[in-house]
Parts: sequence; C-alpha cells; structure tokens
Amino acid sequence: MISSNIGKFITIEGVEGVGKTTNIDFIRQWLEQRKIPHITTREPGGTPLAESIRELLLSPRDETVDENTELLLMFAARAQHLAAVIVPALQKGQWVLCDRFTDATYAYQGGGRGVSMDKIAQLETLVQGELRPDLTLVLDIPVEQGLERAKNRSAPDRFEQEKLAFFERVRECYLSRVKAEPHRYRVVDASQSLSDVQSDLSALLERCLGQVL
Ligand code: Z5A
Repeated sequence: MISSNIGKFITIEGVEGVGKTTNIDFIRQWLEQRKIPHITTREPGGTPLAESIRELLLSPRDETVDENTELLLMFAARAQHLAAVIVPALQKGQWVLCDRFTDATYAYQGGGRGVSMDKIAQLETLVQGELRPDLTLVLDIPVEQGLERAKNRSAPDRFEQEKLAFFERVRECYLSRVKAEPHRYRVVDASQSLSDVQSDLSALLERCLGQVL
C-alpha cells in the first residue's frame, strides 16, 4: 500500500457529516505523538487562491452551475493546492493529511451529478500526473445519519442543499471505488460512537503505517 512518495499522502473521505473534521484532528494527534512531520489541509481549498475557488463552489446561487464548470473549478483549486502545498510538503518528507481529494470528485461530480468517470480520470491525469494518495480512509455512515449529525450547523452550502438521493449516489460511488481498488482504501464504520471510531482508526493506522515508521 505504501508508495514511493517521500512523505506519505493520506486522504480522508465520506459523505456529509460523517466526522472527517473531527477525526482529522485525532489523526493529527496520532502523527504528533509519533513525531512525524506533517501538515493538515483540505479540498477544495488549502491555499488562498484555492480557498477563493472554494467560496465560489460552495456559495448557494440563483444561477445554475454547469457540471463542467463545477468540475473544472474543483480541478483548478486542486492544481493550485498540489503545486503550492501538497507536492512541496511531500518532497520535504512531510506527511500530508488532506480532508477530501480526488475521490470526492469521483463521488460528488461523478456519482452525485453523473459526470462521466472517464472525463474525471482525464483531468486527474492532467492535474496530478502519477500522484495518488498512499492511503485513503473512507468514513462510512448511512446517509441519513450523517445528514442528521450535520444539520445543526450554519445555513446549508450549495452541496448541502442536495437531496437524499444525491448523497446516496455519492456513498455508493465511494464504496464501489473501495471495491475496485482495495489496496489503497480502508473503510471505517463511522456510525459507531466517536471513541469506537477512533479506536478503529488507531488500530488501522498502526497496521497500515507502522511498517514505514
Ligand atoms: N466536494 C466536491 O463536490 N468535489 C470535490 O472534489 C471536493 C469536494 C474535494 C465541501 O466539503 C463540499 O465540497 C462537500 C463536497 C464537495 N459537500 N458536501 N456535502 P467539506 O468536506 O468541507 O464539507 P462536508 O462534507 O460538509 O464536511 P463537514 O460538514 O465538515 O463534515 P465532517 O467533517 O465529515 O463532519 P464533522 O464536522 O467532523 O462532524 C459532524 C458532526 O458530527 C459534529 O457535530 C461532530 O461532533 C459529530 N460527530 C462526528 N463523529 C461522530 C460520532 N462518531 N458520533 C457522534 N457524533 C459525531
């Protein structure tokens, strides 16, 4: 599972409200305890320009956003994020812990919106070349439970305004990607209590990453 990246590239994925932000903090502490140099970042975003693109993407608007516009903005933000943050960190030997990456594009734009997976794959190659995450943690939860957890937050963004069926397709897409490429992914049952999720995460990180520490 571990590639030849100098630092390791770990991404965390899942549907709305699954607990990515909460658990990234837990993984960050796990890395700190082992004195592993690392950064945490997120997509879309991670640089000033990419965060501006995030604003464009997430703001609710009256105008319908064309699916190609949305797709290209995701990859425009990613190109900037890779060039300015992710690749330099990996080259310095830092581990990169990223809240969402290209699997989210396959899941949301591909699974959710129905954009062709081939089109996404072409942009992935254009923007990333050979670079792929070393390990992708998919936090999995029934969609309704995730939405229930997320609903107490501020006004819904443009994605959060989507219907249940959209998020069901997103979840299915994540799970089908795991099946297709099992060596890169680990699925964690995020419907459990937070302490059980984090004990699963610890065990999994030891198993997957212990070999390179
Ligand atoms: N998007 C896309 O379409 N294409 C792309 O290529 C990319 C992204 C990269 C923004 O992402 C949107 O961009 C996203 C997909 C799209 N839209 N949606 N939906 P984001 O990651 O910033 O937004 P998000 O998915 O809405 O994440 P989030 O709202 O930050 O949720 P989260 O980080 O997964 O959850 P959380 O904030 O850690 O937890 C939610 C609540 O549940 C919170 O109160 C926690 O205390 C609680 N929680 C967490 N775990 C537990 C457990 N185990 N038990 C009980 N309660 C828990």
